[in-house]
Amino acid sequence: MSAEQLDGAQVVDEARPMHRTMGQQSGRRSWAEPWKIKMVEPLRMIDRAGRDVALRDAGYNTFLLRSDDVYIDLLTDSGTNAMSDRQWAGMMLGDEAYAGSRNFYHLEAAVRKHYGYRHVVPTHQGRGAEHLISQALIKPGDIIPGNMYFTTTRLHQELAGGAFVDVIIDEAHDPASLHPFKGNIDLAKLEALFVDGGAAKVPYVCLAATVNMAGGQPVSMANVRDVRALCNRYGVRLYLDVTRLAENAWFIQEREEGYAGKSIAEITLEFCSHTDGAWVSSKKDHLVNIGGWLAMNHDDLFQKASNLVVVYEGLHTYGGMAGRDMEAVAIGIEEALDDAHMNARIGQVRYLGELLSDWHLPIVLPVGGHAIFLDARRFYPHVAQSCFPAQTLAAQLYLDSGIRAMERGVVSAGRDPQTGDHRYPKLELVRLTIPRRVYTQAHMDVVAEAVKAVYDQREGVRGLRMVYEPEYLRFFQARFEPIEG
Ligand code: P71
Repeated sequence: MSAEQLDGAQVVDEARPMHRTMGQQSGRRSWAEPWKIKMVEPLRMIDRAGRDVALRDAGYNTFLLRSDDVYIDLLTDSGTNAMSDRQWAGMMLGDEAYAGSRNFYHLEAAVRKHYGYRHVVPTHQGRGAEHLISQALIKPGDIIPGNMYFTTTRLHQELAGGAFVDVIIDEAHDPASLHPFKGNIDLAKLEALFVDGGAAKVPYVCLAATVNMAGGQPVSMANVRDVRALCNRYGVRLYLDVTRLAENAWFIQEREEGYAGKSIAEITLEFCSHTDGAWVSSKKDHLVNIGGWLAMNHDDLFQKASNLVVVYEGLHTYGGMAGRDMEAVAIGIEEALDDAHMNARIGQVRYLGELLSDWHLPIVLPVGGHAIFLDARRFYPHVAQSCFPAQTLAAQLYLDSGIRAMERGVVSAGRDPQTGDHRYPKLELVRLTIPRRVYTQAHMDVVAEAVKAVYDQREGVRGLRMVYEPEYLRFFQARFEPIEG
């Protein structure tokens, strides 16, 4: 660079492409996060040799890595969110009384106001609530229809003696289908389970919005309305997993006729009004590190659940949470339903997705609410599903860049409890999950380049062999070894 340039003279280099802002790249004005950063946590990247050792020690399972060995952590958006100054201030107002903590009443009021249910039972996190509703309502031999399985949800249903039946629309199983509401329930599949007395075996329909395993895909308002009407005709209850409902509401606002002028909070409340109750892992939408609850309108479920909670979680006014945690959830509910927050949240996920799809890297489309899902089958068409392509891809991504992702394929699907065989799901995915309010756009650029580098090195990659398999939720603790050439 010449002295003249350093003096600040305008230099236009014809050979160099003009830099463009994120908004300009898409022909629109840029958005920005509705917050500034007050406290930071250093990140560290260990070198390639260190990552090799760390991955081997972890049995090629990203759940078994030490977080200190991870550079950008996209394992999950669960409990990994940054709380606001208001939430931290609320933590200082924790009332740690064993019974009747004031923070419980704040939480109860927030749930009633924003989700509309009458009763609230707190739990330590989502699976605590899943345990309560499953034990309270499911009898051996029952069938629980739902819009795609979720690992912990289905396991609790099975442990209570029930069987989960997938009634999501077929498009959800196709990573390339551009259906705007891939989370929808197929009404014909659902009704087929209800007819000829079948409804008597269905304690409730289990609806999730958005659908995690399908790629964070939304359910339309029209669909929940239709499902409700069908359930009413057969006298079946409808319970909702509201873990990522705020994100679902954003997609309804964007895509469904008549909702562009409604707020995320209004859409959320209307969605819940079609259901009898809900459970939640507050560790996602609600911007906290721990917490959950079960809420309902029917008194009979409330009575059962508030009795069971004292056995498994804690008293019915804390359910396994500290008072301060309940306060953070109560405040987090309000922040989660703020339109500016949700625009930035989904905007960041979409930014990463648009980079990858512009580069023709195989991801699930449309991009969902909480994560980008890489299609491992199209990364490694030469690796059989029995050799765990998605597990392999997550391992390769860590090796290349220190980025931690999560397998969502055959390892997550587990074994059929009847036959004992692997369940081979149609979707063999790796999830790059974006925590809320934690990483910047520059981190997203680094991630995109890492995914491209792994794609460019895809040939010659072989799969893995499972060498240890625990009985429950095997993906958390299973260990693998590389298949050698
Ligand atoms: C996620 C998680 C956490 C997780 C759970 C199991 C395997 C791997 C990671 C948790 C959810 C969820 C939905 C829709 C209930 C739970 C359980 N998701 N419903 O995506 O996504 O909540 O973790 O608080 O117990 O990483 P819990």
